[in-house]
Amino acid sequence: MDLNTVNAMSYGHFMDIFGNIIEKCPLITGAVWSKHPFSSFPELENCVYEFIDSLPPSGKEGILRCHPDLAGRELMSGTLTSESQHEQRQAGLTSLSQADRERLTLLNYQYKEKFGFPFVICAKMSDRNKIMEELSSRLQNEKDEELQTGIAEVKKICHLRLQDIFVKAVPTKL
Ligand code: 2AL
Repeated sequence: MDLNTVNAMSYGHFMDIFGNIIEKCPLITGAVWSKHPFSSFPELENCVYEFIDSLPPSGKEGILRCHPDLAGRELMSGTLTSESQHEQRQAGLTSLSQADRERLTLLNYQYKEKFGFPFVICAKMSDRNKIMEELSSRLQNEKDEELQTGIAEVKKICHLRLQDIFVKAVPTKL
């Protein structure tokens, strides 16, 4: 996909393509639309991050709360967004043993009880074993630190989702 194509998109088309770059937060894509035309893809990405950084802590916590648990109820019931489904599958979370799934469920619960938002990590840059280790270790942190770390992970997820969009839509030259 070239930049001209993106800059020429109607608002509706832009939302169709970029609406879930931040999980279940189309409002962010809607806000970023105001900044078009973009001079480059990194500029578009930066607009997303600037918007997130401008939010108060409650807004950042809200973004984290829009993320589904890893190997949680939605994965089991098949109701994840297609992006999230793909990421969780790639991290090996669709083939956990019963014991590992129960452990992850307990850790996710403890994390949410402590911080008031879910544990978020860029699943594609990890795997099921690393995710368990990270979750146990991050459970020991303070809330402010976890809010920052969670948002940094949201940005990594966004970066990979944008890359997917840009690569997928490249026209094939025959
Ligand atoms: C997710 C998700 O849905 N995709 C990803 O990379 N991480 N969720 C989460 N709680 O970390």
